[in-house]
This record gives sequence, C-alpha cells and structure tokens, in this order.
Amino acid sequence: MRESWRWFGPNDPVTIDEIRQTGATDIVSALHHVPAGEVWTKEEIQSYKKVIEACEPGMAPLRWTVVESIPVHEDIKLARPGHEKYVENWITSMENLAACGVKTICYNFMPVIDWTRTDLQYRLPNGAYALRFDQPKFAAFDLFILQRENAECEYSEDEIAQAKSVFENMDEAQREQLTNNIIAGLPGRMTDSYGIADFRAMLANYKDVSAQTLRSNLFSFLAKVLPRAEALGVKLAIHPDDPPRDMLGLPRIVCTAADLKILFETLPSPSNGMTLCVGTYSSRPDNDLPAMAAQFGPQIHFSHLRGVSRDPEEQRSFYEASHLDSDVDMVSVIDALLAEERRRQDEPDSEEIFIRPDHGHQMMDDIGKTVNPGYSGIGRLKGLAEIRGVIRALSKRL
Ligand code: DNO
Repeated sequence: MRESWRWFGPNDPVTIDEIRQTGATDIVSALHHVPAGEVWTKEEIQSYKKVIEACEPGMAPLRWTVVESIPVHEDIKLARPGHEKYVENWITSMENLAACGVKTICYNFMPVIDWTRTDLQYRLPNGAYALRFDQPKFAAFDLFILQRENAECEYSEDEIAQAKSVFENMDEAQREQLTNNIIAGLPGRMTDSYGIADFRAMLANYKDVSAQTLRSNLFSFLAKVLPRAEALGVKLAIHPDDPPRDMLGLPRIVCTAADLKILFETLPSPSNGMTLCVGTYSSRPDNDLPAMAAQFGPQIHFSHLRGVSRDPEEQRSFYEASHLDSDVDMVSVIDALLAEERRRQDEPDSEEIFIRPDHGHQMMDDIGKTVNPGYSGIGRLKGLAEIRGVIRALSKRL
C-alpha cells in the first residue's frame, strides 16, 4: 500500500512540511487553479510538482503520484456539440501528466454537483466535528429553497411534510448556509460552484438526460481516452457519485457494484480502473464493501479509506464516523486490498494500491482553525494512524 495524502495547493492550511511528518509518502493533488476544460500544460505541472517535491537534504521526500482529479467538462457529460475539444484537452492533460511521471488519475462523472453534504460541522458526542448528510434537510433544500420543478413527485407525502417542518424551523442564515453547503461549499469539487439561479439552469440541462444516456456519454468519453492511457501506462480511477444515488433529478451512474461491472465489462482495459471510495460506496446499505474490494481488486488503483454511520431510521442520512468505527468492516476491506496486492506480485509491472485517509474529523487544534471541510490535519492523521496500524497488523499475520 502506498500511503498518500490529499493536498489542495499552496493555500492548503495543512502544509507539505506538515504532511511529511505524517509518514505519508505520496501526494494526491490537482491543478485546482486551472478552469475545467482547459489543458494542464507541462510547465504548470512541472512547477506544481516542484513545489510538492522540494525537500531539504536529509529530509524524507514526497512525490506527486496521484491526481484527484482532472475535471470532466459538463459538455462532455452532456455530449453537447463541440464537446470533442474538451475530450482532446482532457487527453492532452493526461499525456502531460504522464510525461511528468504522474500516472494515476482519479476522475468522476457526476453531473452538476460533485460530492455534497448538508452539515459541515456536525458535533459528535466526543466534542469533535464531522461532515453529515441529512436527507430531510436535503429535501427541504430541494423542495422549498431550490423549488425544483416537479421535485415533489420524487418524495412521499410524509417526506414532504417532514421537509416542510425542517424548512420552517430554519432561519434565513441557516437556509443560506444549507444552500451554500450543497452547491458551493466543499473542497476539491470538480464542478463549478454556482449561485442558485445558475444552479437551476445547470440542472435544467439534464432534464431529458436519462441514466442510460449519461452512461453512454461516459463510455464514449472513455473509448477515446483509454487507448491513449494504455499506451502511456496511465491508470484511470473513477470516483463514485457521493452520495451514491440519483439526486435533484440528476442521473448518477457510478453508485453500485452493478454500475462498476457494466463499466469494466463494456470497456475492458488495464487502464480502466476505479477509486474504491469506501465511505461513498458504504453510504448505501446494499453495497458490501469487503465483497466489492475482492470482486474489483484488479481494477482498484486508488482507495479512499473512511466510513459513515447511517441513521437507523433513515438510511440515506449519515455522518462520517471514525475510520475504524463506521458501518463498514474496514479491517476486512483492507484485508481484501492486501490480498489483491499479493496477487499482483506475480505480475510484471505490478503496482501497489494508493490509499489515503479520506476526510477526518475536526478535532483538538483543528477546531477554531480554517480547515477545508473534511480535510483537517489532526483528524486525518488520526485516520491514517489507525489505518496504518491495521495494515501493519494484517501484513505481519500473513
Ligand atoms: C471528496 C472527494 C471528491 C472527489 C472527486 C473525485 O472528498 O472524494 O472531491 O475528489 O469527486 O473526482
């Protein structure tokens, strides 16, 4: 396993020198300043890499090995006329990254919104803060703030009544905060953030786009990208839709084992791979994570290790739990990833799996500091330390 750590660039409050102290060896990052659809030039990549890899003599070096993510322009997802130039640009960025030695690329195909949460500071019983997705709050946003056309058809009468009472109990500031959290609040998102009017317009673009159409747009994109990726030895790692289900009337097509199966069966290629985001997939109860880790082992190039705790009464609501104390059996997931690495040992060019502690609680000195939601220093360090312990213990047993 290669321990990696996500870094958002020179403005990230967790610095490269601090990351060095965690013991991680690899950096996961992106040229966040380049607008979606534009080419990442070799010069830009090299100078970013230099910042990451600069190291005083005698200090432990860090390497930029994983990209998360090259954004996929909305026009590609919609297969709009003229989208081909964005596909070309995406391929050129990938070629430039490969030329600079960065060969594992995470990406996603989520329309309009990237990952989303309703609460960025959910207080845990121990006093730390976690991210949370609350389904009734989300419905309150959809029905009464966004007032999406025909949204009420997607909710039961009880759900509408519950959402109404949630909405009525929020003051203006809380409504604004909720809106901001959902459409503009999270770091690392690969879609633009919008005001509410633009957001409505963006959603309207997908009015007639079914899951089947979106899937075929993903497949046509990959049909163009994969041959080049293969030639360069690049590993693509699709990230699931988070939360993994349709929302706001948008189709979401990377949510389950069945979605992955069709992706890999349709386009078999050593470069067509996935990010096993344990937290995302496990936020729906019908995904069995240790089984998925075993089933898709050869395609897993990257893994985000974290878990959620779902509400017993409303399984679509969850908060992000401690890395080893969520609804998912993290030890068994790691065991399956280690088994996959052992299987790879006999292959030529066998590669280790990049893992990173995904999202951490805001705790101790993180509290009161400006942090990127989910990307606190101490919270993630705790996650990494726990995961590292499991990896060490399991590896020794073998
Ligand atoms: C959140 C993340 C997402 C993810 C992108 C991948 O923490 O997992 O921002 O990076 O959706 O393309």
